[in-house]
Amino acid sequence: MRRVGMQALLALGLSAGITLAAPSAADAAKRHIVVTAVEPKGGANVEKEAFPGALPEGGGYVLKAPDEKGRWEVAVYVWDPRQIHVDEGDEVTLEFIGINGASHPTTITGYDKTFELKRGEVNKVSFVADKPGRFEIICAAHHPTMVAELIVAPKK
Ligand SMILES: [Cu+2]
Repeated sequence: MRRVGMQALLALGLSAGITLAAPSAADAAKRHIVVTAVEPKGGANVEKEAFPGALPEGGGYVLKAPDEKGRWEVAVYVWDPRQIHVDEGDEVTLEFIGINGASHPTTITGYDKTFELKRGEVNKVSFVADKPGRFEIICAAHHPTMVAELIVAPKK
């Protein structure tokens, strides 16, 4: 009697485990993706590497001319990651964090989301990815480098 009870419990546990491991295709996935506003930088001294002169137009590019010691610097403002892949129907939360740059006036095209991300702050943006396609996460201050792609794959 006691042994049968143990087997029943074991079977129950196994079936519960299988159910959790293989959710049905109809279940929407909850996605939480951290997106940072960052500014990768580089630099050199003119004695080793000549100052390159100019970068294309736009607030996303930063090029600092050589200082009194001959050091010059280059940087771009970007989102990290620069491509975000989700599936149609996913419940998406994008957690934006401002690391570099004082302010990022941001728009997510196609999903009508607009906000200002400030350094040291977190902006959580939640939505159901109900429109498949390719959308842009644009910072108006740091064009054209600070644009990420939101890719919503259609349901199969
Ligand atoms: Cu920006």
